[in-house]
Amino acid sequence: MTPAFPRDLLERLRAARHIMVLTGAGASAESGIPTFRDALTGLWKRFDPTQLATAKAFEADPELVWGWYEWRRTLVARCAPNPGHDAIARLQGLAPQVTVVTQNVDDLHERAGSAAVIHVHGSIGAPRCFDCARGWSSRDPVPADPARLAPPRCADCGGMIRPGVVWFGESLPPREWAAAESAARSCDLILVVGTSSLVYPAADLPRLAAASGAVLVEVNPDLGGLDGLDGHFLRGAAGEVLPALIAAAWP
Ligand code: BJW
Ligand code: ZN
Repeated sequence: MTPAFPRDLLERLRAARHIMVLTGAGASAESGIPTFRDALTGLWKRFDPTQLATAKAFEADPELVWGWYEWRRTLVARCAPNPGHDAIARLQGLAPQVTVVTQNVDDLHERAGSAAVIHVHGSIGAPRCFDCARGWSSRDPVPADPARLAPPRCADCGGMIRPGVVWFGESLPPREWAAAESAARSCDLILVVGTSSLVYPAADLPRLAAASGAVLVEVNPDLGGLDGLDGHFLRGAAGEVLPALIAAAWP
């Protein structure tokens, strides 16, 4: 059965000139990629995040950190976009301007057909040298389970190759962050999908958009971190809610 959406929400969607979509790990959950903070299946169930997602952790135990990311890179390669990614990609043909900003390091938005996706936390598919930042690519097979694995070495300087992601304590890529902030200030509707809104500065984007006058719409089966803001809170899985929402707004 198609869920009923408030008429006001459907009208605001249809009238929006610029829709910003901000996604987090929940957007890829139905593709089989675990979220970070889910207590049962989350990526960090077996590890303390501060052990893995910092430059300090990589320097202290490169094999643990590189092995974990290589395992995740294989997982991403085996997964496919879900109906939530497809619905977000369809939006680009429905509204005059759509900006997709993701905290996810996978490429499932691109594979679903979204254009010019802004990755504020980097990409798991773009490793680079820890010392000189030279890009690195590999087609090597990787382990099926998280396993210790020595990071390869940079052909230029001999430095260790690191995942191309943004770790805690690191700055977000300046061009991507500027584009995300600018979209938040200029959009007239922001769709926040599958994020716990616990990690900054990305978690500020919905507030920035709302303070700039945008309508806020959240899609999350649980409480996201957007309490206190006015908006439409659609409690459900992205892969179910988003296709239904778009079908209702553009029948
Ligand atoms: C579904 C679903 C379904 C499930 N459908 N939904 C201000 C205040 C306090 C602290 C700070 C602050 N500003 C900066 C900080 C420090 C820090 C920070 O935020 N710490 C907090 C933990 C408090 N931030 C940083 O360090 C950032 N850098 C920075 O600020 O630079 C300036 C600086 C420089 C030098 C010194 C100090 C500052 C960098 C943050 C980088 C985050 N990196 C990670 C790892 C990326 C690599 C990797 O993938 O391993 O990014 S952490 C991890 O969290 C990852 C994610 O992108 C990010 C957000 O997680 P997300 O996507 O929200 O996932 P979950 O699991 O938390 O939530 C999933 C949601 O989905 C849930 O709500 C579910 O209910 C929902 N869901 N199924 C829809 N089917
Ligand atoms: Zn190098």
